[in-house]
Amino acid sequence: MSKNMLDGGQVIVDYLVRENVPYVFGLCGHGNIGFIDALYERSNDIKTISVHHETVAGFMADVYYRVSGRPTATFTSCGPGSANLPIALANSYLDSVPFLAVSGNVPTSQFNRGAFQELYRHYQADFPATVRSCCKRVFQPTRGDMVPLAIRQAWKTMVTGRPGPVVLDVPFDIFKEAAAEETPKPQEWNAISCRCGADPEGVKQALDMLLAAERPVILVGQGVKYGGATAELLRLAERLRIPVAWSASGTGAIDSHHPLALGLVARNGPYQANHAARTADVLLALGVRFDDRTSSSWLPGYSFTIPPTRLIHVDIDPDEIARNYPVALGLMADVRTFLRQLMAELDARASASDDIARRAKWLDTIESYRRQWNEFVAPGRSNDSTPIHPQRAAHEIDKALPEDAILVSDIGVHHNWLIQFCNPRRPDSLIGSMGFGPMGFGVAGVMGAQFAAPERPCVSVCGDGAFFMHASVLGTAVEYNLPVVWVVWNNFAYASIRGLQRGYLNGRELATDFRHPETGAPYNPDFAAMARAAGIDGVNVDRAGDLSDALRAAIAARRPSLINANIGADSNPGGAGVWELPGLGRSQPAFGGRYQP
Ligand SMILES: Cc1ncc(C[n+]2csc(CCOP(=O)(O)OP(=O)(O)O)c2C)c(N)n1
Ligand SMILES: [Mg+2]
Repeated sequence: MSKNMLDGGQVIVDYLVRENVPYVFGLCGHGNIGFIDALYERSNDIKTISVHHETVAGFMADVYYRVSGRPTATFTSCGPGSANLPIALANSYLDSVPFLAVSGNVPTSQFNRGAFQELYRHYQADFPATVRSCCKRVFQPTRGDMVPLAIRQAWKTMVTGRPGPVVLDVPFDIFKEAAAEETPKPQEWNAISCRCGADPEGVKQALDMLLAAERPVILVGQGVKYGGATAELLRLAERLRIPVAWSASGTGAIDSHHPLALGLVARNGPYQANHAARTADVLLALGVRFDDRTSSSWLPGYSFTIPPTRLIHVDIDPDEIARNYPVALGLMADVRTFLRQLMAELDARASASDDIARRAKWLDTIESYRRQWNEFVAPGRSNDSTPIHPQRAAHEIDKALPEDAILVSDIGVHHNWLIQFCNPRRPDSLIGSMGFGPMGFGVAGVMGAQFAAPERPCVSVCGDGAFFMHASVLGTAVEYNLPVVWVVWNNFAYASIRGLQRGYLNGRELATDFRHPETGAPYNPDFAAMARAAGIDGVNVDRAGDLSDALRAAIAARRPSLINANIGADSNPGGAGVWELPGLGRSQPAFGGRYQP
């Protein structure tokens, strides 16, 4: 190699530094030591975080972005090391979160020979086929001089349009092969704005429809949060006096304490949100994709009734518009730009205030829905039972969190309780995975949150099942001195799935709880003792009244800690929507019924 040449690994790392990537998260293997060597040289410019499971690295990179808005990268070895990553890639892909996954592969000179850890039976070095359905794009440079093109294109693909993770799969020798004298300059390749506005005629039409509406509702998804449109959303909602409901991924796009905040539209969403959304005459949907849990399995009359509700659907990705519901008006646009266009159009109209004044009746009606719902759920808030009632647990956790706290939920019944009963104020107050829903997302993701926001309290509420699956995080928190708090929602079961066996399969329970073989009593390891064995504070909480104090103390300590909370498993959070498991049946709303226009 000539003296001035950078090798493939150096080009990738230099590019990451030029993109101001602060961290790479990953795990070593023989397949990526060339890349780690390039990271070693630049350790003053970019920090390498070594974890104990590759999936953890992916979840950390994911949540790092959700908190900071900045993509980072992961590094994994060839073969099994990278095969631990697709679950995290799929999670980010379905939730439109970008990160760059640098995976190692076998040397090009050994392609198709069945070298150690090569996936070769269908095609040489075939990790790209493994991840094809889990990410936006895979790049696989097979010569050193292909690396500069691959890295700049990979980054651009990741951040433009609808963002998502991208894989850069690099054969072993390419990390050390001469690549280029200079790394591509990001500003020459990535100065691309995707803040495209909507068709101006469509903007006028949207405003006409909203002003003429008697019962309008705005529905927001995470496109509003990650698109940086929360300020515009608030302004528009207040100016037009339109109530705002959210999908689970849109949680926090508007302060949930705001008088116009309706709550979660979902199978387990409150009455005022579902009932307002399903009786709306015009629904403005922003950056939301109408998945089955938001839409009560698309059964009309529970979460939505489209038509007759006239849907205005705005999204940066036209693939999501009219995927599940017919549109009165579909607009491909960046949500923030669209909201600005809509406000400019509103400014230009003199007579709009009369239309807006008519809203009072609709808002009063919604208040009556809200009162009915609050009365219905009131008993759970003060329930004092042991094990702790799940609604009370959600309430105690919510109460203990300071306003700037970041709560990262895992997947399971605890998540359903949290999204219904926590009251986030900020876009990143309550983070969850809604597309792929992999267990471990919150267990690991909370550490990504802590790297992104070192001064803010970062708390993971996770199931006992998921925590045990990814308990290696205890070591990582110690090694990097991360003052995260895990609240293990310990119900001695894969309770969300056991709930389905109880609800849909006449209680034929198998493989969904944890029991001691001799006594038959509920069994789990002593998680608090596990934490202490790892050098982390660990406490047990059995009584509802102690949970918020324990959480406050853990946050105040600014050390990693774990609270093992004994929480009841026998109830699910009811809502005004439903969920269908085709072939097995559908749930019934806990409150209200089906709306038939
Ligand atoms: C990796 C992975 N495996 C399996 C599932 C299916 N699944 C969804 S929730 C759940 C139970 C989770 O149990 P736990 O972590 O204890 O949470 P709980 O439902 O009890 O609150 C399972 C097995 C999943 N989402 N992800
Ligand atoms: Mg559980």
